[in-house]
Amino acid sequence: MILISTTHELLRGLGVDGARLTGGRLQVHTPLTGECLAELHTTSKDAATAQIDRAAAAFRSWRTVPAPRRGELVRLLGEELRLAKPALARLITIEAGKIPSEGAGEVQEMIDICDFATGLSRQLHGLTISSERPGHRMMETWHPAGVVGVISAFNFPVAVWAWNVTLALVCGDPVIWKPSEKTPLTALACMAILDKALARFGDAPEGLAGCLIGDATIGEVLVDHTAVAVVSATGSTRMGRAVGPKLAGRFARAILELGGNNAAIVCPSADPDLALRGVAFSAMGTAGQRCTSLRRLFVQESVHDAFLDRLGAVYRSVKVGNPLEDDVLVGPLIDKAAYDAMQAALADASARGGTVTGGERILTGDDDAYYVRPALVAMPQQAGPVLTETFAPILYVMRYQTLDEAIALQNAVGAGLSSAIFTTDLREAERFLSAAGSDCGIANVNIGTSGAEIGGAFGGEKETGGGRESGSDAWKAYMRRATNTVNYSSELPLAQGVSFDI
Ligand code: UN1
Repeated sequence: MILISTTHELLRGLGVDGARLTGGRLQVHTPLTGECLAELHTTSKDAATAQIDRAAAAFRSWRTVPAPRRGELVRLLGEELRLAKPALARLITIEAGKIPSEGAGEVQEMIDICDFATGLSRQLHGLTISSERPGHRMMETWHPAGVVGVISAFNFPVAVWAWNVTLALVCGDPVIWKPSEKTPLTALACMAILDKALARFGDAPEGLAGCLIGDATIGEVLVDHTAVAVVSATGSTRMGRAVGPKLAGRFARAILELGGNNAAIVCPSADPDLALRGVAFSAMGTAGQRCTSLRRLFVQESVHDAFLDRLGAVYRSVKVGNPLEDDVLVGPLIDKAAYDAMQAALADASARGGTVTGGERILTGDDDAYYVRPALVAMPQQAGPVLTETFAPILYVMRYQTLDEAIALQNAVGAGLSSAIFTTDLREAERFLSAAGSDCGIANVNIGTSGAEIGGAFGGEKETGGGRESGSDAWKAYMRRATNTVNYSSELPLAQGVSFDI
């Protein structure tokens, strides 16, 4: 009961109409206790289509607003997020189960990307390219792409939307968001925060930003609607396999950020304290529910036993529990399905000769809350559950002899999101980062696999989907490129020396 009233109070404080929180059929549960926080009305297919149609109409005017002016809207969103940070962070803790510093970190990530996108709004630049013809100029122009659909997951319920909405808005695109049905309350809060920025901005077109509440069937409307030019989808590889071909079928652009099966390599020269902390945070942080969470660890033979001993001690001592209590580092799993998947993976690992420590449920008195001790699994080889992503705190540990062997093992899985090496040997670090090294979209040295900053492009290769979001030049995916050739001479020379005299 206490969490319900706190949640409703937080939502009302953030500007969400209290009447929206009851009477619908989508039950929203907090993973902290399992209790039901709200019953939301879901968006009907017709209402979703109407929202997308309105966004398509908004596109026609928003695309002509100068980009720096569009950036002003995102700057205002950043201001509103700064004000909302404590309440929104608390809501993330309640709805997604993150510990307070991670909830606050997620909102900070939103604020950071607002700053980035505001600056970007004055930097949407193309190239000039030398023409082979006299009196000609070639250039690239970047234009808004159209309506952007965003499909996001429960584990980063708001930051992933922010990466997309901020870039899309400065790039001239309206945005329709389908948040996870497990975390719609933080989404409603974000829409209310954006509404405040829109009100201050003044003259944005109606329908510029929207939100669809419901399950995958409502996401399908977004994927299928021909006015949606770009769909940025974050979730499992299974979801990507459903969404990707549909988008390809209608030649829409997909930004896919799918599963990760991230690995770290601990070399003999690694700084042991630094590696220990890097591994522990990446593997146990967010209860192993980041797409960048560390899932596989390769430790060189000569340091394996000592490192594993220390890691085991950290695993045993870390405080697991309700993140609203002090000093908790590992909160709950999102739901029972996540717990069942974890137990199935651990049973499979044991059957294949793995030695499991941890992984047991920690009972808190709430039957519908799923807290677990993070699991450390010493595996004789990389097989079975080690090859796929289980969205839970399981770290499979394996030993290796040569770095080539470790890199080959690291790359021998379907996913290609994040990777790390712990070493103080320059040659090893550079080999890991080279063309023959890690095949992931993110490769780190002396940093864990998770917790990327917004300034870099975020995403991965292979079954991770190939999309890039957030920093660097990820904005280009939200725009269309036109190559322009201008002839300012009075002749008409043809390219490639072709003659065509009429
Ligand atoms: C995700 O888990 O879906 O690098 C995104 C990180 C965060 C983003 C993770 N900045 O861990």
